Amino acid sequence: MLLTNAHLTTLRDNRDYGLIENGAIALDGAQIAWVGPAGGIPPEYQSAETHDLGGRLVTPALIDCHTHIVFGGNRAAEFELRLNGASYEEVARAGGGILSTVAATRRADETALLEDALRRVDTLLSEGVTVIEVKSGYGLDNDTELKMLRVARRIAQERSVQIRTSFLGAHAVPPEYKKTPDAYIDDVCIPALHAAHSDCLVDAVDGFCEGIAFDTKQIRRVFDEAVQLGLPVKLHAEQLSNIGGTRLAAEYGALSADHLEYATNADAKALAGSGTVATVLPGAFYTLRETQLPPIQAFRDHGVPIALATDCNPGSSPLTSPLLIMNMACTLFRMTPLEALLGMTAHAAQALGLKNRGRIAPGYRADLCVWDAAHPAELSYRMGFNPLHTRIFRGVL
Ligand code: DI6
Ligand code: FE
Repeated sequence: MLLTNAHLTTLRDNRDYGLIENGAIALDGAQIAWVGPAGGIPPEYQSAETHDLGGRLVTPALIDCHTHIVFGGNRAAEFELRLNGASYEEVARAGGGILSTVAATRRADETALLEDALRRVDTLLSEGVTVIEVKSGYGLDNDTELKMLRVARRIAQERSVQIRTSFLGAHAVPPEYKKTPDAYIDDVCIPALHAAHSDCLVDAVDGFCEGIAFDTKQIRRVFDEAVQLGLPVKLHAEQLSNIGGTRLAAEYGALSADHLEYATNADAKALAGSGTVATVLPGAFYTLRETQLPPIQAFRDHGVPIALATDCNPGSSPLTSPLLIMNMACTLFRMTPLEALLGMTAHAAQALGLKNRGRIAPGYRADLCVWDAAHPAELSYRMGFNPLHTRIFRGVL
């Protein structure tokens, strides 16, 4: 198949958009075979089935590399509590917050969880997402953690999207282990990780390293199991305070360290040394009315790739718009529109350990977005407007 009359944003390298004004893409099944100016189409592709894209903007498809999109219930009541003066930490310590979603997720059956999740997934797809990372972590018991991960896998059977799962057993201490978090790690979290892994439900292992969750010693025990199983790790680090999660993630060569508002220049340097992506999540920053900005300039100075994601979850980021996230990254974090687009494409792929996604180049997946837009900066610039014309997943329009 040949796509012609396209204004290409190839993101060939990280320096610029890699624009090709009157461009063409030759697809070989699910892969990109050739990319270049219309004048240079090699003879072997000239007779292929051709789609004229009418001069529209084409970018790599978007990748949402950090979501908690499978969960029961919602937290509108907590939202209202916070607006009446309670802080996120107070709500969490009072047994609300993550734990209220845990209760709702334990109660929900697989079909209900899937139906709920698909409505959110569909919103992501409507804005051009082709890969979604989905975390467990609202079960905090063996059965519910596995249930969440099975639902995550089923999303890929129900929709044309690729799903990557992360086991997040170390997300919060469940009420039944309130006084014995170490026993939770040993008796529930680690055995559930092994059970989920043997059911092929786990692509990576995540944790929440925070005062209201787990310390570096506890996360280290979970990461050691991941290493034994040959699974990559990632970590929620330095979201509300700095307790050393970023350096721990770097030590384990994590795919990504996520949130990072309280990360320091030294943390950025550690990420650079381990090749770990810094994933920033402006939806949670916005919702929690955080004022501590992630050290974007330090990431730039040390050459740390920056990814963006919705962090779609019922508490700190009830948000399903990657385009709004790109806008927030620019307006709140002063990232450039180029950095925002790289963050939702090539760097998001890197944060998931996925090769050959997030750029338009030969050998890359034919996951593409066709937009009713003239320039890629338009994607970050608008709010509440969706210019997607066509989503292409694995070469299928
Ligand atoms: N950090 C977050 O922002 C989400 N999880 C985490 O570790 C919040 C999850 C929630 O509030 O339900
Ligand atoms: Fe998260």
